[in-house]
Amino acid sequence: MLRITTAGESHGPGEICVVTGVPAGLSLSRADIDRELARRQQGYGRGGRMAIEQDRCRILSGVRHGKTLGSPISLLVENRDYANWRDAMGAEAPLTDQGVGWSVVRPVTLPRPGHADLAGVAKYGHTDIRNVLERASARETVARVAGGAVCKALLREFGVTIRARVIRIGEVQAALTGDFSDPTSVSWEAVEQSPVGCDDPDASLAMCAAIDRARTHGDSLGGVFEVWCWGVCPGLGSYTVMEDRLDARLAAAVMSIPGVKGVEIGEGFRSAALSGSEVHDAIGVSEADGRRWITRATNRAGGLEGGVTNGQPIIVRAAMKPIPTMTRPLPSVDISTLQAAQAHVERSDITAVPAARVVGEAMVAYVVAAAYLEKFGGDYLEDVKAAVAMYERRLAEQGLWRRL
Ligand code: EPS
Repeated sequence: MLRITTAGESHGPGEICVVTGVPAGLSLSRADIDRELARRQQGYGRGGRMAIEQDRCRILSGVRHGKTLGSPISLLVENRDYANWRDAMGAEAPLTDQGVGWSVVRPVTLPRPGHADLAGVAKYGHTDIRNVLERASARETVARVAGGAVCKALLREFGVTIRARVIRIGEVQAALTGDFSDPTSVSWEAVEQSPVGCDDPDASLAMCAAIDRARTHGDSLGGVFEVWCWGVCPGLGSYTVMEDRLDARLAAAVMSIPGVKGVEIGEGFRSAALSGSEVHDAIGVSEADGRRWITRATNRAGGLEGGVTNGQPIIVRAAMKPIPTMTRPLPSVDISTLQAAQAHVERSDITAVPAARVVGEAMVAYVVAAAYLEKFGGDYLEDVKAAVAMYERRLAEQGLWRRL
C-alpha cells in the first residue's frame, strides 16, 4: 500500500516525508523532487519567508544509484529559517542565565480566527499557541510536495500527467478556457509562466493587483485552483465499497490541504443547477484503422463515474479560504487572561493559492498512484507496468478505451 507520512514544524530543523510502498526499480532523482519544491515556492503574494528558504531535498533512504529499492523512501527538506529559531524551536529547552527553561521564549496567546490556534490549544492542552501553529503551518506542504514528486515519477511510468492552474484569487475570476476532455486545450506553459499560476494573462495581472490591494489593507485572499490529471486508465477506484470511491478519496486528500474549504469534481456544484441532459457526457464511438472504440465529446463528470475513473481526465477543483494571519488582525481573546485583544500577527503570506495549486497536484498524484498500485500490484515496477499494459490491451480489444 502506498503511503505518505509527513512530519516537521515550520521553524523546526526540517520537513520530513516518508513514502512507503513505492515499487522497486523506479528511476528517482533529487532533481525530480527539487523541481516540484521550487514550483511550490513561487507565486505572487508570498511573504518574507520564501526569501529565506530555498527548498532542496535530501533523499535519506529507499533509493540507490538512482533507482528505488522498494524500501521506505525518506526525504528531508531543511528549514533554513531554523537557524533564527533555535532557542524557540529546539527539541531541548534553551539555556538561560537562570538555567534551563522556557522563560526566554514569549508564548503566543492570541488565537487567530480561522487558524488551528484555538482548536489546537483546547485539544492538546497547550498554553503556548506556538505549539499548535508550528505544525498547523502550511509549511508542512513542502513535505507533501516532496512525496507527491515521487508519486508523479511513478505515474509518468503509466503515462499519467498532472497539472494545476489557478482560476480565481479573491474577486478575480479567470476566463474558464479549456475543454475538460482535452488537456492540450490549456496552455500549461502559460500557467507556469504566470506569477499566480493562471493561464489567463489579463486575469493574472488583475490577481496581482488584487493581492497588492489586500497587502495595502493588511488583509489576505483566497481563491480556487483546478487540478487536471490525464492519461489515467479507466477502472481505478470502485463503486462497490464506499471507502474505495476514488472521487471520495480525491476530495478527502485535496480537502486535507491547509486552507481548503471546498472541493468539487468536474462541473461539481454547477451541475446541481442543470438538467441531466445538460450534465451527463453522452457516449459515442470513434473509428480508425478498422477499429472502433468508445469516446466522449465532453467531460463534465471530471473523469469519474460511480467513483471510478472512466479514462477521461480527472478534474478536481478546490476553494481555498483567505489566510488567517493578517497584519490588520480581527478581534480575539488572550487565552491567558480571557481579556479582549487582537489576534496574533506574524510574518505571513497575502495569498498562497498559487502554491496550493502545486500541493493540489501532489495530493492528486498520491491518490491516483495509490489507486494504480492497488489495482495492479506494487513490488517491482516492471511487473506493475506489465499488468497495466495487459489491462489496457484488453480494454482496447473490447473497444472500451484507447490510450491516445
Ligand atoms: C505560514 C506562515 C509563513 C508562510 C508559511 C506558512 O511562514 P513564516 O511564519 O515563517 O513567515 O511563509 O509558509 C511556508 C513557510 C511555506 O514554505 O509555504 C503559516 O503560518 O501557515
